Amino acid sequence: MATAETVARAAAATGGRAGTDTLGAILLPFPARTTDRASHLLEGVVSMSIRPVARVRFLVAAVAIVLTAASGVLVVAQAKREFDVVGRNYRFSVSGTDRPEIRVTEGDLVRITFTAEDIAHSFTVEDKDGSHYRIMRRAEPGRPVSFDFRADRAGSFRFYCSLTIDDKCRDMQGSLQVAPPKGQ
Ligand SMILES: [Cu+2]
Repeated sequence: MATAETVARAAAATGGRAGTDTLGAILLPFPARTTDRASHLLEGVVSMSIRPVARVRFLVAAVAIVLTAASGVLVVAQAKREFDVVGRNYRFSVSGTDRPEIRVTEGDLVRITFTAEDIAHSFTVEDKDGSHYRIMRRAEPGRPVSFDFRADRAGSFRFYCSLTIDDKCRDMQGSLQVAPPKGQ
C-alpha cells in the first residue's frame, strides 16, 4: 500500500487531520488492511477520553462566560411591572389600557393583582408545553389575589378564565404579550 494512500485513508478516518494530527502519524505504520479499523478504534479511544475532557472544560468555561454575560444583561434589562386585572361581566380589563392586554418585555418580573368583581373568575395562562407559564389563580368576588411571575419566554400567550361555574366565562380572554429583550 502506497504511503500517500494510507495517509489519505487515515486522514479520512480521523476527519482529515492526518497530516497534522498525531493520530495520523501513529496510523501511518499500520498495514493498510487494518488502518480503518485501527483508526476507528483509536478515534473511539480519543473520543471517550481526551477530547470530551477538553470539550467539557471548554463548555464549562463557555457556560460560565455566558452566565456572567447573561446576569449582567438581566440586571440591566429586567424590570418590575405591575398590572391590575379585573374580571367582570365575562371580560378582563387591564390597568393602563382599554384592551385586555398585558404588555411586557422578556425578563420582566410581572406582578398581577387580579380582582373578580361579580362572580369568581380565574386568571389562567400557559404556554404550549407549560415550560414557562403555568398560572391559574382564582379570585373570589371582592377578594383580590396578587402573584408574580417572570416573563421568561417571548411571544403572545392567551390568558383566560378557566372556571366552569358559568359557561360565559369561556368568553373571557386576553393576551399576554412578551416582547423580546431590546436589541434583539
Ligand atoms: Cu370567569
